[in-house]
Amino acid sequence: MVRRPESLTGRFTSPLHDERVAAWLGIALGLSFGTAFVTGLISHFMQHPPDWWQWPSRPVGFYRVTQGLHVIGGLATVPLLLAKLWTVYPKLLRWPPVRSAGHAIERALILVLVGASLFQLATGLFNIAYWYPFPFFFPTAHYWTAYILIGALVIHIANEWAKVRRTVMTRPEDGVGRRRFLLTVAAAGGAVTVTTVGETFSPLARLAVLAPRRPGVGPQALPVNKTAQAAGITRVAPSWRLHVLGGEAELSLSLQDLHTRFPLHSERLPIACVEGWSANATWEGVRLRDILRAAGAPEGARVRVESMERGGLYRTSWVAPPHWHDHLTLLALGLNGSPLDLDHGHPCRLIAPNRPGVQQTKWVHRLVIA
Ligand SMILES: Nc1nc2c(c(=O)[nH]1)N[C@H]1C(S)=C(S)[C@@H](COP(=O)(O)O)O[C@H]1N2
Ligand SMILES: [Mo]
Repeated sequence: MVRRPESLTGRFTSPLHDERVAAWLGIALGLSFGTAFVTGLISHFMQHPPDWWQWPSRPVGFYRVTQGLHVIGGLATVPLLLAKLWTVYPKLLRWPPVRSAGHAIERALILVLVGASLFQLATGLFNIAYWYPFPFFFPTAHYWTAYILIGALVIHIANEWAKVRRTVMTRPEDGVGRRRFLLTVAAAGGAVTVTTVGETFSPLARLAVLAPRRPGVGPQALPVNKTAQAAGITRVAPSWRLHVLGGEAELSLSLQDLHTRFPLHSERLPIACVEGWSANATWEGVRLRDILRAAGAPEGARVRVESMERGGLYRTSWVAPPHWHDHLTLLALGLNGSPLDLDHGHPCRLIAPNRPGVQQTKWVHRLVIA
């Protein structure tokens, strides 16, 4: 017979509503929310770097890995959190609800922790499913709630540390039921991982049945995030020119000029979307640094890449010196052996190493040196 802690006896007779299960799930959740916080901050500050900071352009796949961890890890956390809530909910229903001022604060903290955790996982999930049922701007809400969540989590860990330590260090009298429950939860997390991780880890692409995008699936064997049609781009006029402004010389380059006046290079680089999917591709194009140097850009300049797209949040992006000096950074004209598809940004698009997908601007028509 399993002896349950006094606080959890009563109507809730399953031995799984106990401190040992709660402790192990808590450790796993602490690790996964901690990872999500760090990788989330990386993603945020790559998209919004402070003035005094420039991200390096290497390692090439750094963002691909951190964002994959963020999204796949976040998805795998869903069963963990549900199991934890199920394990501890009898505690939430205990009577009287508040025993002292200290207890009231502790309960308020738990409420914030549970609310923020559910909010982060739900909004993250909706976002990668391209479903926006909420009235707020996802990145802002998800970003600020992360601080609330991590703050509440740190206090919670400090409160529970001694108890959790004691619990996991002692041997249970009968651990079979608990172990089976924890293994089931781990298996659920594993199942979520296996059915989604292929969206970024291409050897498992075929198993990624729950992922909205899969490597290899799309025009020119690459997924598309926003189609040309969705961006309001139906055709590119023959009079299209790439304008390079703000340097010593203004350039106006036709597609023909780009092909003939600069050396063409072929590089293998990933698109790594903020929403978690990523895929490697072979890009052919002109080095951004060759164009900028031809326009007389100062070596320390930043460059704004502008799309022909009229509206949209991602019609422009900034390129800092570490990225445009890198020989891997291209204005791509071709992809996987053929000219760039309109959906992938024809007539030319930016592709750079270690850069969030939202900043790999498509349908480029202007470079502004600042
Ligand atoms: N002009 C413009 N460029 C854009 C976008 C956009 O909405 N508008 N979406 C970005 C996003 S979110 C991603 S992940 C990549 C995807 O590139 P692909 O559609 O060629 O795979 O393009 C980026 N470039
Ligand atoms: Mo993206």
